[in-house]
Amino acid sequence: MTRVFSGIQPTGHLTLGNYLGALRRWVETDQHQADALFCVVDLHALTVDQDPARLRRLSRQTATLMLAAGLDPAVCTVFLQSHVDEHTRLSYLLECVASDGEMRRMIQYKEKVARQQERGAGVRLSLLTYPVLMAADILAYGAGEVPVGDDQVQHVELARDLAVRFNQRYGHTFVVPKATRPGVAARVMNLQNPTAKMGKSDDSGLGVVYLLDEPDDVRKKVMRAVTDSGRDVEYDREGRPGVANLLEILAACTGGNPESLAGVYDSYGALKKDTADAVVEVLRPVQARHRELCADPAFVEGVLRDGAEKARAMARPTVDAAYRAIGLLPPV
Ligand code: AQP
Repeated sequence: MTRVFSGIQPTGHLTLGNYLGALRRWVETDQHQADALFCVVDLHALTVDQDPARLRRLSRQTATLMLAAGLDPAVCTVFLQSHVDEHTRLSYLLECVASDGEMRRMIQYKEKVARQQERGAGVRLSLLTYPVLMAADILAYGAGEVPVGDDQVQHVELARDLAVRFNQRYGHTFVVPKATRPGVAARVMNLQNPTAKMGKSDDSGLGVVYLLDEPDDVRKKVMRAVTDSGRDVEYDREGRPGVANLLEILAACTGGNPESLAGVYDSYGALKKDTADAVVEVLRPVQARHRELCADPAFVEGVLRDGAEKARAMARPTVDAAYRAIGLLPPV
C-alpha cells in the first residue's frame, strides 16, 4: 500500500475549506492506508510573522481539531513538524538541488508576496524556500500519495521534480510522490469573494466559515454569501462563482453532486438555507468531540509525543541515506 503524508498549517483557525478539502478525506480514506502520517506543519507557519503565544495556541488547537475530525492515533501518526528534526535536515539537501528560478515561479509565493506587500510587511526568505521544506516533509517518509486541495498541487509537483532530480544525480533515494485531490470541494471559495479561496489567514470575517463557529454564525455567514443578481440556480463556476460555491459546499456536505442539486432549487434563499443547515450538521460532531478533547489535554499531548517518536523512526533512514548519497560523511 502507498504511504500517505499530508499537513495543515497552524496559521489561523481551521476553516470549512480545510475540512472539506483535506481533513474529511484524511479521516474517511487516507488514514487507513499503511503508515499514514498527518502533521501540523508549524514551521511553515513561520514564513510570515506569528505572535509566539498565538502560534502555540493554534498549533495545539489544530492538532486537537485533527483528532476531533476523526484521525485515529491507533491507525495513523499525528505529530508536529517541529518535533521531528529530519524535516529541516532534509530540506537543506533539497535546497541544494532546487533552483532559485523554480521557487520564484510558485503561484502561492507570488500571491503571498503580493499580500505581504499590501500589508506593508517584509517578505521572509522562508516564504520562498517553503515549498522545499514541504518537499522534505513528503520525501522524508517515502510518501507516494499526498492528498491536498487544488492550491497545493503545484508544491507536490515540485516535490516530484526534486525527488526525480536527486535520484538521477545521486542514485535512487526517494519515492516519487503524487498529489491526490478530493472530487468535490477541492477548492472551497470565500463566501464574500467567491473568486478567492476560503483561507484561514484571511481576516475578511463573514467570508470564512471556521470549524468552531457557532451554528448561528455559520447560518449568518452562509445566508449572507455573495451570489449575483440573477435568479436561476445554475452550476456555472466561471459565470456564477458564488452560486457554484454554495452548490459545491452543499454537495460536499450531503454527498450529492452540484449539477443535479442546481436543478432542485428555484431560489437562492432556499439554496442558502439548505447549505447552512448541511454545514451545521457536518460541523456538529467535530465540535462535540473537540470539546471532549479540550477537557483532556494530556491525551492530545500523549498522541503528539508518540506520533513524533514514530515519525522520527520512519524518516531517519531515508534522510540518513540522502546525506550519504550526496557525499556527506556519516558522523564518527
Ligand atoms: N479553501 C480550501 N478549499 C479546499 N481545500 C483547502 N485547503 C485549504 N484551504 C482550502 C486544504 O487544506 C489543507 C491544509 O491547508 P494549509 O494549512 O496548507 O493551507 P491554508 O488553510 O490555505 O492556510 P494558509 O496558506 O495559511 O491560508 P491562506 O491561504 O489564507 O494564507 C491543504 O491540503 C489545502 O489544500
